[in-house]
Amino acid sequence: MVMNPVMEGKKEEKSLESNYMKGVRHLCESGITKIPSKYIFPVSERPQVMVEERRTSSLNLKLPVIDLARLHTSDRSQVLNSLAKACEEYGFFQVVNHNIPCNATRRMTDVGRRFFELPLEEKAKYMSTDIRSPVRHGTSFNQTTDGVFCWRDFLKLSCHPLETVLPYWPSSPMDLREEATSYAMQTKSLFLVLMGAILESLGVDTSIVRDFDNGSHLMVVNCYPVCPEPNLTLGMPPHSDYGFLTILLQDDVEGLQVQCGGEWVTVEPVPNSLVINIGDHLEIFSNGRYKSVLHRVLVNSSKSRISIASLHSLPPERMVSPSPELVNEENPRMYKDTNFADFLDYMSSFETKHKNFLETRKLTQGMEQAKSQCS
Ligand SMILES: O=C(O)CCC(=O)C(=O)O
Repeated sequence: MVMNPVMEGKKEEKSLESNYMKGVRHLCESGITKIPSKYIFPVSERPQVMVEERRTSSLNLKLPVIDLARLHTSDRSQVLNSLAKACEEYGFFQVVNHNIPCNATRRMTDVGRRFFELPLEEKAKYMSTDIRSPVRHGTSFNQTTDGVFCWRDFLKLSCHPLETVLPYWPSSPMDLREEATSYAMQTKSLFLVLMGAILESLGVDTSIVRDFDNGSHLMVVNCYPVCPEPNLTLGMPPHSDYGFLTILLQDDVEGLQVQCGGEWVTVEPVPNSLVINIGDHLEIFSNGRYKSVLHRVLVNSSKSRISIASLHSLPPERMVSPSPELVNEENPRMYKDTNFADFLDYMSSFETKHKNFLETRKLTQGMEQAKSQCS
């Protein structure tokens, strides 16, 4: 059969598309010096090239640092106040003395990095576009719906219940299951400590902490390869996280930016710290008092970057609603009830400009409508 130029063009486009699905690392291995148009963001969404006078440290954000060791001292109420302030003003903070040993975080980052270095055929065993799969290797933000791809590959591991999901996790590198199991257990314990403190800082009944024992827990290992044209693309587009809290472990390479006072500010990695951010569910639960903030990731032309995000929430079938203790005449209910299934439907149904699920949960017309929408 002789193909006409249109058919040939379509065939070539299809083959390029299927190549992009193999991930950014694979693309880089071919030795590219320019990024393909599939990864070029519209001008308004690209990382801003800073003009000289604004290239100052003021655009680097020193997030509030919370020393968790002080939670167990007579300083507890002071620490809770700092925590409340950080959650209200930034939606982000860093923790030190978090009880996860630095060799555990180093080993987790290292094994994550080695996963992405495996040959494509090995990694391909875990490629799936099913967002409900217990293990998923993929690329971009949501590769089935993204028009423009971002410069990221990922490995997503469901972590609950551990004994059920473990057999699905990659068997290579050989130490991945062991390191990821140990890191998952440590972040879960940290999450429970943080939630206890956060509920106390909100002044609400803390018994809900027990419900988090069986909560959803997803570990996302992000790999951002060196990018030949970092000003044209993003490692991750602006988005908020869906759960109660995300615990983020980043290596020593900058990249995370948080929206703060209308600006994108870079979070400076602090050695041995973890970055914590409020997710949509906690904003809803706190009836808007604690903020789930948009963040994005920049890539760079000299260093690849690894980060590991642990997203924690209530069990997937549980409804999340504003705590009745935080809803009153002065603070009317601001959000519809939501659950994990709503989030998955949202993620798979359409391409979201700003990846902001929370916007779809906001109530705009007062309590009466809230009552009818939530019943
Ligand atoms: O890599 C980072 O610093 C952030 C990752 C992130 O935002 C995510 O996994 O949702």
